[in-house]
Parts: sequence; C-alpha cells; structure tokens
Amino acid sequence: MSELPNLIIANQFHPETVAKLDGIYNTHHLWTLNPQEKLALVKTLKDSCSAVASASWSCDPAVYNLESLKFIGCFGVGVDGVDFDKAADLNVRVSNTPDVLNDAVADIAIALILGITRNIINADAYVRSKSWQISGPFEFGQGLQGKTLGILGLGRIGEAIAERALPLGLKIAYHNRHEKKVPYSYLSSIDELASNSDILLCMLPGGAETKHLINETVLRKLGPDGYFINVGRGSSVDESALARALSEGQIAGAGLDVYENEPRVPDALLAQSNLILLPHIGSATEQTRTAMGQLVIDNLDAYFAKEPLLTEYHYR
Ligand code: NAP
Ligand code: 8YV
Repeated sequence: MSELPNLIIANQFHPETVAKLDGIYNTHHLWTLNPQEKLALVKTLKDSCSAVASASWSCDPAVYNLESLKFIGCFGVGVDGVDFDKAADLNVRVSNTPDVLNDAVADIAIALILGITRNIINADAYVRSKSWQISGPFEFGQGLQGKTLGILGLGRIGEAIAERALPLGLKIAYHNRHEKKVPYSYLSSIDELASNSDILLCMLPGGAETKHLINETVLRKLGPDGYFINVGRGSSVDESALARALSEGQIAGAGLDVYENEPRVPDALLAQSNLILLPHIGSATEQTRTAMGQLVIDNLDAYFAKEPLLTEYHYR
C-alpha cells in the first residue's frame, strides 16, 4: 500500500501539473472512470481521502459523495465549477489560482480589442486570398485614442487590462457592485456603462448572479459604433442576443474568448464576420499555466501540512 496521501483528481486539467501531482500523492484520476467506478472509488476512499484537485470551471459532482472531503484545490481563478452549497454542507475549503494569470489574460483582452477594432483576422484573410492584389487597399479600422473602454468587473484582471489600455489612449470607465478607489469613472449600472462606452469589456465571474447580464438592452445601449469583448465567462452573455446584435448592426463587432457551453459555439455566432472567436486561451501561455499548476501544488502542500492556504477562496 502506498504511504502517500490519497488525492482525487476530479477533472483532466493541465497535464504537466497532473503528472507532478502523480509523483507527490497517491492520485486517483476520477475522470477516467465510468459512473459506477466513480461511486465505487469514492466509497473505497470515504475514510482515507480528504482532498481533491480539480479544474476550477468544472468539478465532477461525484466528489461530494466523499464524506471525508475537506479540501478542493482548483486550477483556475473562476471557481464556477464548484458546488458551494455542497461544499458548505461538507465544510470544505477551496483554493484557486488568482493573480498569476492576470498578465496573460489581460494581454488576450487587449489582443481582442485591437483585433476587432482594426479587423485583423479579416485583414489577414484578405492578403491570403489575394484580394489585396485584385481589389486594392483593405477597409479602414477604428482608432482607439480618446475612446472609452468600459470594464464590467474591474477586479484583478480588469485592473491589469486598464493598465494596458491607458497607454493606448483609451479612457477607462467601469462597473462593479462596489465602487473602488481607482482613478477611473465609476458607473452605477451596466446599462449606464454600456451607454458611455465605445468598447464594453466583460470580465465578470460566472455563476447564477451574472447569468445573461449582457443582454439585448445592454448591447443596444452600446450602440452601432460600439464593440463588445468577453474574457470573463460565457454564461454572462445572452449569446442569441449577441448574434442578433452583430448580424443586425446593433453593435459594430465583438471579440470572445469564452462561451456559455464550451467547447460548443452557437452556429449563429460562427456565422458572424464582425466577430473574433478564441478558444478560451486567456491564461494559455506555457509560463502562466505552469505558475497556475505550481499554485495548486503549493495549496495542496499547505493543506496537508495544516498551514494557511496560499490562496484560499472564501465563499462563506
Ligand atoms: P476578481 O478580482 O474577483 O474580479 C471580479 C470583479 O467582478 C470584481 O471587481 C467584482 O466587483 C466584479 N463583480 C462580480 N460580480 C459582479 C456583478 N454581479 N455585477 C458587477 N460586478 C461584479 O476576479 P478576476 O481574478 O479578475 O477574474 C475574473 C473572472 O475572469 C474569473 O472569475 C473568471 O471567470 C474569468 N477568467 C477568465 C479567463 C480566461 O481565460 N478567459 C482567465 C481567468 C479568469 P464587486 O465584488 O464589487 O462586484
Ligand atoms: C482556465 C480560467 O483555468 O482561471 C480561469 O478562471 O478561465 C482559465 O484560466 C483555463 O482556461 C484552463 O483551461
């Protein structure tokens, strides 16, 4: 029998980190099992396993059948994959991986802003299809200088985006539930933020409270010259309303990194040419994913050593 502590790995995430965990713990790869095998494993481990490592955006509900569960170490900052009612019932502590991904995600947000306002993807296609040779110069894009970037969800990542946007000549406005001590204009509602933004960027967490906050009304307030960017969670956006807004010219364009039912993207969005679609790559650099994985490992170390967690997610 292994002397190493048991650790259930609920979902497949960052293979490099999972391989490291395999070397530190007696790991059980829950996602490789069928439903009966999952329940059998959880029953077998019910008195001998108290920790789970999981993707933050998805955590197999079978783990809540583990009566001895006391800790879930998440890979990712947005913990919408955790069932906090069940976690609270079991008195489970949760950690996530904030801050180490701010730069990578903020970079992707800026890439989407520049990409859609300068029409970069269609411009690339224009060269490859030889349209440049045949039809002449490409259409003009929109400059950013003096425009307003409205950030919905000005938290850790939102602030990193604002820092990058200022040197591009953008003014910053934002909406959170609570006003912050920052040198940016606070607007007290999403509608007001949309009305006052040239580019509306959503950096909200997922979950019931933010579901479909970006709807037809908000997009209409953004207006026909406005751009919408989403790097937070797809569940915050009514994707049918967004597809309609794009096809009917209610807004000028959009850039998305996240979707409501990943990895599926609605056909109505795929059909839009004034839209850049990325496959949830905000934090996807070698360096950032390694740093996120190290934080998962460090939180597990701290949990087993009965020391304070490095980045506990306080949900109560
Ligand atoms: P954070 O620091 O907690 O920031 C979230 C901000 O949203 C806070 O300022 C919060 O302010 C605001 N907020 C929350 N609920 C709100 C609501 N109902 N209405 C208005 N504002 C609200 O989180 P973060 O580290 O910046 O990460 C934000 C999210 O980005 C994550 O939860 C995750 O879903 C997503 N994410 C995506 C990627 C990617 O690859 N695309 C990568 C990392 C993270 P108040 O509390 O004052 O409302
Ligand atoms: C994911 C994210 O973790 O941290 C988050 O909340 O959305 C991302 O960093 C990443 O997509 C892993 O696949």
